[in-house]
Amino acid sequence: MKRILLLAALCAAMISCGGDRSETLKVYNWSDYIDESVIPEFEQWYKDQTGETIKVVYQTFDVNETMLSKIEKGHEDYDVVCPSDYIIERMLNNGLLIPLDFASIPDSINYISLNKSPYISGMFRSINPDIDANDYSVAYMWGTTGILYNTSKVTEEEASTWDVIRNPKFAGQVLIKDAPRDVYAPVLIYLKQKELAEGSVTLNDLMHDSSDESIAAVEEYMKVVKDGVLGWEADFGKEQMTKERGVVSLNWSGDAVWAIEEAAEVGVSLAYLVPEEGSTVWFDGWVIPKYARNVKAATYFIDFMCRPDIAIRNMDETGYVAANGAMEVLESQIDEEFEPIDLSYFFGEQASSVRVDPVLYPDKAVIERCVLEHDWGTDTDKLLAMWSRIKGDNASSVTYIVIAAAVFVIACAAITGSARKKRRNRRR
Ligand code: N2P
Repeated sequence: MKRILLLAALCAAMISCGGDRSETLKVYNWSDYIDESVIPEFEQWYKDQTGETIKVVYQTFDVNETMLSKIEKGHEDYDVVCPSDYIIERMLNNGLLIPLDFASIPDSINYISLNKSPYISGMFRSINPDIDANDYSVAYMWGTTGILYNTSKVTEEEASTWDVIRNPKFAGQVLIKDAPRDVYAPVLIYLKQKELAEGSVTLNDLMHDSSDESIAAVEEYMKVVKDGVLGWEADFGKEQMTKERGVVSLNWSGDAVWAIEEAAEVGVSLAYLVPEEGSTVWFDGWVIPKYARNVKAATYFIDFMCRPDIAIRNMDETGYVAANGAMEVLESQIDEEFEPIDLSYFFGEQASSVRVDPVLYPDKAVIERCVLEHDWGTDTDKLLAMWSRIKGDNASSVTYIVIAAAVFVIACAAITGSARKKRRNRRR
């Protein structure tokens, strides 16, 4: 009897700390970043391929640093997550990732190596000279950071500089991504235009620049921008732009594609460009953290996401661009309404003149003025502190008055309510 009790206790303990996880796959992805109908399809496909049952537990995040801190500090047992490039770099540097074992997937359904773009593989290799990030991660989506703008309120010329976010003409109608690194980078590029033109610094140098001086310069600049900010947004900015609440949005190309298409349906004209001073190119990739509990299903999940038809559905749903070099993916995006652009860097020579949306796939000339962000290690804390200083005192005096008024009304209601109750009690 004692033995049975002991066994039961052991099972309960196993279940409470995760237990047998072979039938559960925990996926942690950006919000609005997948066609959710592919998840049950994956569960069925996994069953067909392996004969095993899997249930996906799908959770989302909005900010890279939040996701990372959960894994770094909380040791959360997500099986597969989707950080951005500089976070993958940090996870690699800190030994947080498990190498991917694609040899474990039968050749007939191995979509990963077949569909890898040479451009993306090269970017991965540049992440860390000592460890090939291609062995630890598979890119999911990619794009640029730029300016999404309302063409009836903002001219192309005005939008062609990052300084448009500080243009007093648009005060109160500017939306900024709540993504400290993705805002810091373009602002620093803007502030260092002279040095860039002279050649005393390169775009890549700036992506490693976490000096107190540069952080202070960006902070000072952003404190001016803040006065005209309508919102710091993780995902609601694109919708605000379609409703014309905002007219300028520092945003990612994928959100821009989504917003441009939705806005067109309601007669609002939006456009997106990468400012002349230069910008960042980014990608988010699937990785398996070392605290994962179901590496097999995670590996199959990553593979499934690389299947061209699945990649196309995820693109169509989100507006983002799959980091998938399959010709099938390119063909799905060809549209005669666009001018031909050079995408040979991404798809190879056969794509040197293709008619696709240049917001989705930046032309070679745009890509040449974009750069990849890099991990700052422990200096990241300085950036996060700066970001909360900027946003922390974001509440305007109007906000404080509204909060104070609300507190006053609630307090009055509580006092009146309790006085009434006392009177009623006395009457009784
Ligand atoms: C989509 C998030 C995209 C992340 N909601 C871009 N790095």
